[in-house]
Amino acid sequence: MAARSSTLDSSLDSSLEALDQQLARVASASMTSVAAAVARFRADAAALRFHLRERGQRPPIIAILGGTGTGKSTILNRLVRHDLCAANFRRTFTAGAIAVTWPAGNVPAGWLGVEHAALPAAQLPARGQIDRLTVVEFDSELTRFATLVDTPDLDGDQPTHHAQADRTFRWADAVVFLVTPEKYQMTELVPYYRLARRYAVAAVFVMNKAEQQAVVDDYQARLAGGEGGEGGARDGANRPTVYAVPRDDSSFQPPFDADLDALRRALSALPRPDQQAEQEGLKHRAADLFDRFADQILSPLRSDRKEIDRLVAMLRAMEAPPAEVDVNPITRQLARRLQQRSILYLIGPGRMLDRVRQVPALLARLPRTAWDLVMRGKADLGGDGEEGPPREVPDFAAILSEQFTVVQSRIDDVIRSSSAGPRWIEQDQASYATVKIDPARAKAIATDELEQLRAWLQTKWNATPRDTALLEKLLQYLPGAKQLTRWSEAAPYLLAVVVATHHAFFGHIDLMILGGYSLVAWLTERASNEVAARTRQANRAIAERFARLAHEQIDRACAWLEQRAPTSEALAELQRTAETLQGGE
Ligand SMILES: Nc1nc2c(ncn2[C@@H]2O[C@H](COP(=O)(O)OP(=O)(O)OP(=O)(O)O)[C@@H](O)[C@H]2O)c(=O)[nH]1
Ligand SMILES: [Mg+2]
Repeated sequence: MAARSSTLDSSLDSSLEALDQQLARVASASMTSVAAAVARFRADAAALRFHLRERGQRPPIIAILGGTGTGKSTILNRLVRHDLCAANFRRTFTAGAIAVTWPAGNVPAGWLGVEHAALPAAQLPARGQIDRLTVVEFDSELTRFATLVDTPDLDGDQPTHHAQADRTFRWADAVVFLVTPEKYQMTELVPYYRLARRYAVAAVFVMNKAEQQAVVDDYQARLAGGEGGEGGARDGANRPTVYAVPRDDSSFQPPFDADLDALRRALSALPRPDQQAEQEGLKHRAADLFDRFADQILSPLRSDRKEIDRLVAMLRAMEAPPAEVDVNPITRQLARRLQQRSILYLIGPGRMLDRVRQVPALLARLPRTAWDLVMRGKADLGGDGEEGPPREVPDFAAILSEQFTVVQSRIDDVIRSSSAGPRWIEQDQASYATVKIDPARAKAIATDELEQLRAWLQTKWNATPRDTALLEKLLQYLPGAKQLTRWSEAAPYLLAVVVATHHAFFGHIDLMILGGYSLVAWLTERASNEVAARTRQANRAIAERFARLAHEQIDRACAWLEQRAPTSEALAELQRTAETLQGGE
C-alpha cells in the first residue's frame, strides 16, 4: 500500500484542500444558484481525500445500496444474524446511514463527513437519521472483517434519501448492490454500477426475494453488458457472481456458492483492487470532480459574474454625469420632476403680474395673516372671490419620496430585466428586500431643508432693524402699491418672501425651491441677494442630499449584486487550483 503515500496522492490531496478552502472563502451562501453544487462538490472532495489516505489494517467499509423495500436492512440483519436495522414494509423506511462495525474504531472519525452517533443497544433496531451516521457496535463473524453500512433507498420519492445513499457510495470502500426480481431493472442503479467500475470500488451483486434462477441469471446477464446495455460490471465472458437470497415463503434454493452463506464469506474476505486499478480509480474520481466543478460551479459563476459586471455598470451609469456636464442625472430628473409638478401652479409671467396687482388687497391684511401662516401654517385669507377653492400645494416631501421610489424602480428594472436577476431575486427574496432604503428618508430631506429655510426666514423676520428700503424697492414693482408703505415697518421684504413661501401671496403658488420658474427667484432677484442666496443654498442642499441618498441606494444594490458571484480574480484563482486536480491525467 506504499502507493497511498505517492506524490500523486499527496499533491491531489493538497489541491483538494486548497480548492475546498477557496470555495469556502468565495462561494458565500448568497450564491444560491450554485449552493447545492458547491455543497455536493465539497462533500465528494472530502470523500476523495478520505480514499487518498492510508487504510491500514482497517476492514473495508461496505455500503449496501438499492431501491426501497428491496430488503437492504433485512439482508444486513441476516448477514450479522441479529436485528440491528429496522426493516419495515413501509417504503423508504431507513432514513440515514447505519454503520454496523466491530469495534467502533473501525469507522474512522469524520467518515461520511457527517456527525457520528453511537446507538445504545436499548434503542435497536436502528432506523438512521438524515445527515448523521448511526454507529452500531456489534461483534459478529462478519463485522470482524468488514464494516457494513445500511443506507436509505436510492429510488424512493425522497430526494434526501437518495442524497444520503449517494454520499455513502462516495465514501465506501466496497458496495453491495441489492435488487429484487421486481426491481433489478431499475435505472437508478445503472450509474452506480458504472461509477463502481470507474472508481475501482469492489462491487458485489445480490438479488433478494429471489424465486427462480432464471431471473437471477437475467440480472447477471444485464450486468455483464448484455441486452439492456447497463454498462456491465464485467465483459460478457466474465460474468459477475450474483448472490441470491430466496423470498421467505419460496422453495427456491440458490446454488451453494451463491447463497447467503457464500455472500457472507465473500464479504468477510473481500479482495482489494490491485494498486494500479486503485490509483486509476482515484484519478477518475479527481477527474470527475474537476468536470463537475467546471460545469456546475465555475461556468455558472462565470456567467453570473459577467452579468453582475454588466448590471453594476448600468446602475453606476444612472448617476454618472455625461462628459463636461456637472449634473447628476438622478438629481436632474428630480429637478425636472419638481418643476413639472410646480408648473401646474405656475401661472406664467403675464398672469403673475395680474395677481401682483391684487396684492395690495391681500397685503392689507398683513402682517397678521402672514404671521399666522408662518407660525401656525394656516390663516383666513379672506374671501376676495378671486382665489376660488384653494388649490393643493405641491408637497415637496412627497415629491422627493416619490422620485426616490422612481430611482428604486429604475434599479429594480435593471436587475429584473437581466437574464439572471429574476433567479437571484427568487432565490434570495429576503436579502433583496433589505436592499431598499425607506423612501421616508427622501421625504425627510425636503422636510428638513424647508424647515431650516423657514427658521432662517423667521429669524430674519424677527431681526431689527426692519429693512424698509428694500421693501420699498420690492413694492415699486407692484403697481399701486405705494399705500403699503405704512405697513413697511411690520412687513419688510422678507415678509413677502415668507408669505410666498406659505402660499398666501399668489394664491397657492408654492416656494419652488427647485426648477427655473421660481417665485422666490422672481421676488428675490429684485429684493434680496441674501434671501436668494439662502434659497439657492436650500435648493443645492436638497439636490445634494438626494444625490447622496440615491448613491447609497445604488451602492446597496451593487453590493447585493456583487454577492451573487465571486470576483473575476477569485474565479480565475479557483480555476487555476481546480486545474491541478487534473495533474495526474
Ligand atoms: N417475504 C419476504 N419479505 C422480505 C424479504 N426481505 C425483506 N422483506 C420485507 O420487505 C420489506 C422491506 O424490507 P427492508 O429491509 O425494510 O427494505 P429496505 O431495502 O431496507 O427498505 P428502505 O429502508 O425503505 O430502503 C420488509 O417488510 C421486509 O420484512 C424476503 O426475503 N422475503
Ligand atoms: Mg432499510
